[in-house]
Amino acid sequence: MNVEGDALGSALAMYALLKKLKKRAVLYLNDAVPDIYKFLPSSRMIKNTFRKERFDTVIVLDCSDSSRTGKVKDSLGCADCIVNIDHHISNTYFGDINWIAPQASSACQLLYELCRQFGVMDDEIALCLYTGIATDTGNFTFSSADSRVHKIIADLMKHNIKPNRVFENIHSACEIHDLKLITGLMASLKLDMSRKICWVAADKWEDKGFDLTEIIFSIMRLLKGVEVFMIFKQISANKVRVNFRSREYVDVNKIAKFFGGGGHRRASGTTVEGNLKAIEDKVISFVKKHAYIYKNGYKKK
Ligand SMILES: [Mn+2]
Repeated sequence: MNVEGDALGSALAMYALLKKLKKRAVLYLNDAVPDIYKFLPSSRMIKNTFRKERFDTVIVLDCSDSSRTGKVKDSLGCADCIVNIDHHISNTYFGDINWIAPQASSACQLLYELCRQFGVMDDEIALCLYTGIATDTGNFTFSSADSRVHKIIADLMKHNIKPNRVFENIHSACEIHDLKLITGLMASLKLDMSRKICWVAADKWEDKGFDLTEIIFSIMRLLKGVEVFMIFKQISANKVRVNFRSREYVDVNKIAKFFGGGGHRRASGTTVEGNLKAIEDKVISFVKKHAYIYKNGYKKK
């Protein structure tokens, strides 16, 4: 599983906030910090090895379900209080305190509000929050990038942020074989304009130190008139990861949920057991049938 900018940014900002409030805090992440995020100086503070300890409070960020915290979830049982801060609509409310805001663009947006409440902000926290908000809003191009988001960014920009550097660090990470993989996928792209859906299927997939899935979606989004975008990836012999994106009105969280996953209305995913072709056929026939039942918002098809 790739660590995303929002999970990382919100965790680092929370750690910095707790430190400023003179709390003793440990920051655990189940996975290693991807190379593309090592420009965040405080990412060095993250611990990947988990030692079972007793905590007063465990704070979980940008995580819809406690099982997604990997080996860190072992610590949830030995804390007096679990605080669950998230913006996934599919959140399972696993905390003792749940701050779930599906209308927020990102967990970093919630962390911004929290830092402001405590009157805490500095260059480092601002960089983390900027990174999380930028990545979760597709660089401010998704519908979640509303006026509040832009006001927050305007405020964060007072802290010496270089958007071009952040963008380059995160998005200019492809090697030549990655571009060739993308070209191959695009050559076999499938399109059903009667349902406004398009998709690609990769028969072999290895996670990189950066988010190739998002790059592929950003290319697919260039297609005029398409509403739902899907990527099918054979991630192991018997497991297929399916990612969903929608542009304006289809609720892809509901689609992912039907197949045991979840996420947001405009971005979701699931992992299904089986082989690529069978799952592709199953999901596509479901989406063709149901995508427009699951629309939301104000736009008509
Ligand atoms: Mn997020």
